[in-house]
Amino acid sequence: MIKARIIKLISNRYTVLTEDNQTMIATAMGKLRLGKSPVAGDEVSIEYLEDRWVIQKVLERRNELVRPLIANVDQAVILTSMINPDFSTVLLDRLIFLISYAHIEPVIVVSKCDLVSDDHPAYKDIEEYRKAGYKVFTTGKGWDTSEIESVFEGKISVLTGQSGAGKSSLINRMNPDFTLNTQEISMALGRGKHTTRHVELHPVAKGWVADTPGFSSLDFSTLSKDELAWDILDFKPYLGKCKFRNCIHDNEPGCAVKEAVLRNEVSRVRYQNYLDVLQLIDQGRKLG
Ligand SMILES: Nc1nc2c(ncn2[C@@H]2O[C@H](COP(=O)(O)OP(=O)(O)OP(=O)(O)O)[C@@H](O)[C@H]2O)c(=O)[nH]1
Ligand SMILES: [Mg+2]
Ligand SMILES: [Zn+2]
Repeated sequence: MIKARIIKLISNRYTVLTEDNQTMIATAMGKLRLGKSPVAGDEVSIEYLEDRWVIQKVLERRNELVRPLIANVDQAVILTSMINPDFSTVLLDRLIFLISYAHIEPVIVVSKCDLVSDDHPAYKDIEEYRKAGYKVFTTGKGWDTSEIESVFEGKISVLTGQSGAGKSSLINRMNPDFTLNTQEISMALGRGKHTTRHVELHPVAKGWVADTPGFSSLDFSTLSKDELAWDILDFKPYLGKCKFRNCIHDNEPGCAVKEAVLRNEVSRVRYQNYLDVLQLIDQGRKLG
């Protein structure tokens, strides 16, 4: 048996990279697919059986994201564009919450800055993210990518964000050898939106970067309202200081988070987006 990492998955065809950097195609044993299906990023044991490589075992995961479906990532880079589609703190915060909840560090990259003026209102929001301690980078067509490349070095990263935000374009810009399909191409071929269709890890900027398909909706139904706040960076300095130990920072009296919002120490926008997600969690429960 040899150890390998899944770098690409299309139906039951897994591309894996072995410890000595060889790429092989493997299939999953039927018994595996019934339980925990192997996903991109998984560390697996593979074995040569009869005439093919077979995944025998999925090693324990360090973390896993559901959307995109990927395991064992060091960080999630959220790509969000200034325009086309428009910058939205609602969407960005929802992604930050989901990623943080999975115990993965979010890094924000704002794309298409070449298409807006320097006084675009989104720059104010960007400053608030920085103030709260998030890593935020800005980029645009033709911009130097060396600063962003350093973020990816030596790590397994997942690139996530709305369809059309520019995920595949950013990978192409960082690695000129790549020609991942981007929306110009799929529009020309009449394929419309959602250009990237599967999760794949690419060797980029001395690290591994998963290009993923953009999404149109997010699912909060599996989150716990009691646990959500603990992983939100903005709230961390105030957690454990509320009057009630099980405070979810909604309507409880003596809530340290809410008081920090009133003192403008925590972004009102982030707090409102948090309250909205609490409601989404409730709605998911009711629907489920
Ligand atoms: N001007 C400008 N255009 C960009 C930038 N990044 C991406 N684009 C354009 O935006 C469109 C969408 O880019 P893609 O890279 O296909 O977006 P994606 O996030 O990979 O989309 P999906 O694969 O559908 O999720 C393409 O037409 C790109 O050329 C940028 O920084 N500046
Ligand atoms: Mg893409
Ligand atoms: Zn509280």
